[in-house]
Amino acid sequence: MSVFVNQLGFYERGEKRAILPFECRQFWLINEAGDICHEGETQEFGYDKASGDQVTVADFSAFTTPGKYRVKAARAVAESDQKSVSVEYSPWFEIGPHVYDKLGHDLMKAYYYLRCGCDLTEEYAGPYVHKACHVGKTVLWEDHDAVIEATGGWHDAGDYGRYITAGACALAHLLYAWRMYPEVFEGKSYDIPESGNGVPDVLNECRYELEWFLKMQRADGGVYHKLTTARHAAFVMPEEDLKQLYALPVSSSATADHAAICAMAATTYRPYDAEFSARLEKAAKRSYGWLKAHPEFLGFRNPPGCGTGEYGEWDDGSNRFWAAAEMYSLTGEKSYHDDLKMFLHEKKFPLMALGYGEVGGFGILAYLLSKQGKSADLMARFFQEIVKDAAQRVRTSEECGYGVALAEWEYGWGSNMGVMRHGMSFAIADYFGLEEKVKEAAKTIGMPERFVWPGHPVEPYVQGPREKRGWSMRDHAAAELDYLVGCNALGISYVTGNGENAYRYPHLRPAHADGIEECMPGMVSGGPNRHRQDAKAKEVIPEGTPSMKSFADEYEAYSLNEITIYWNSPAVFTLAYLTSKESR
Ligand code: G3I
Ligand code: 9MR
Ligand code: ZN
Repeated sequence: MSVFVNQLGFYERGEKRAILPFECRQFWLINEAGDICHEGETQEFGYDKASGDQVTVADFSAFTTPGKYRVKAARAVAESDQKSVSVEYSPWFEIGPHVYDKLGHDLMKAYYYLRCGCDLTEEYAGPYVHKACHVGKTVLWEDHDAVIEATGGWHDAGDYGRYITAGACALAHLLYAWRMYPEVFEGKSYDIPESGNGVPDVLNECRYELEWFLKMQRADGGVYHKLTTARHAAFVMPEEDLKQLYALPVSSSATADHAAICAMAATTYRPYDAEFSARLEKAAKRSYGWLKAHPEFLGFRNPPGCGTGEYGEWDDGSNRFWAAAEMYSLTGEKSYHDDLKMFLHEKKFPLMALGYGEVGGFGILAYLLSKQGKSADLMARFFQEIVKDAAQRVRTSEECGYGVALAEWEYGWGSNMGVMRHGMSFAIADYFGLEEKVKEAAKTIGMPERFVWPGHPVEPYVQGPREKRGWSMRDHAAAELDYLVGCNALGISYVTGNGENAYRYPHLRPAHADGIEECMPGMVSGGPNRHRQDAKAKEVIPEGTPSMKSFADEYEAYSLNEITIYWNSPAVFTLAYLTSKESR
């Protein structure tokens, strides 16, 4: 199969494309009965740097009839022999209003499977049951006699650690998805124990993590950076991971993110549970109080003897900015507004970031969506940042034959987070009515800055072919999703259980240890990583493999094929945007 397409399918309106990594003139859409339903001429893109492919585009946007189809194309095998053609097909996909219903469900249900500290029962987990895990006592890394109670939360990823900054990032994506597109989540059940309690399930699921957040705060307001064993567990079920649990030292990045997300959640949950909202508000204020008392950056590095995820940062400017913005949004108090202006002025950090380290974009969202009084200057500055960010991503995607907004050098560890995070970028620009400004800016803006390792030569930037498509923000976001679920150079859907050729073997301990062949659905893989940062990746991917093809569906390859809570969440956000757009 070498015709690549979104394996779930398309809503009736909007861009619909398949990508052919070979030259060919014509293509057809075939239905299940074998009839030709549509035929069209392809367009040549040219050499695509990220995939190393000569790319041809089959655009069937004009075709809108709901149904199940695949793309057929005839590829000339030899130039000299016109009769010798091989017929190539894409996987099956659908056109219709419900093509992403299962994906939307599965992406959120994934969080239930990652719950720590409770039994996963057959009623909700089907075959993927396990007993309550990580319920042994937790002691402070710095004082083994000090015991804290901090069960609960989600496992971060393929490992069983629980990390505050990673959790805050996932929660921010999910809670902002809810805040911006509530109609997409209202009435949706993810078949979790709380379903039907009158609270939207997306909030029920996020509360599971938030309750754990509340437990990770020290009496003085400081927040422990993470809770893990000293080393990553073997590939065993979570309840068999019985090594000593530690709360690792407080960091200012974790404390700031904690203040931010608790403040945000206090507003979000107020209409549903005033008591919970009050607890969140109190916790946020205590975290913020700690930050005020500790204005200097307190970073986190793994202490000797600890080898679990580090999530280290080099400064906390964006974290403090986000915290101040959320506190202002919650309370309307001037002091927080002063603080956020001070951080903007005094600290240097990328503003429109939506990750686990750099979080400035969440601060921007907090400010722009807040009901408190706002400074026109700040609003203008934030809008400008949103436009610049989205325009750069339009620019990047126009240089990719697959239409994805990732430059060839950006396929690193967790590249699929980048893909879906850029979907968020388009969504956010559209939300604030900035589409035309983005399109205009994209005409002249350059490629995003390329990171160069200190001491390494700066490779000259060679522009590849560029297809100026003039797409809407919606179509750009859709193209990001298309890539995630199959329209990529390997023709793989990077979401388990979703798509005819979905990957199956994530670096995810329970998925391997449970002995069940099929992984639980809805898990987003990290995706291609041109740096191949683990032994298995180095073994199975030859040096020099193009970026977009630097992936293998191997459970041991953690730098390619792990899953995390903050790789699912930007997909939830981007899909919520697309779904909300569709219903309007
Ligand atoms: O920031 C630079 C970038 O500018 C440069 O272009 C690129 C080139 O390699 O490197 C970038 O740094 C990368 C960094 O992520 C930021 O993206 C590092 O190479 C890369 O090693 C690092 O990977 C992180 C990985 O932990 C190793 O530290 C992932 O982002 C992060 O998601 C991952 O997180 C782990 C947790 O520690 C433990 N739990 C699982 C989770 C997922 O694998
Ligand atoms: O399984 C771990 C994964 O969750 C992490 O992202 C990764 C990097 O911290 O580490 C993995 O654990 C590996 C460990 O670092 C080295 N020995 C092999 C482990 C995987 O089986
Ligand atoms: Zn657990």
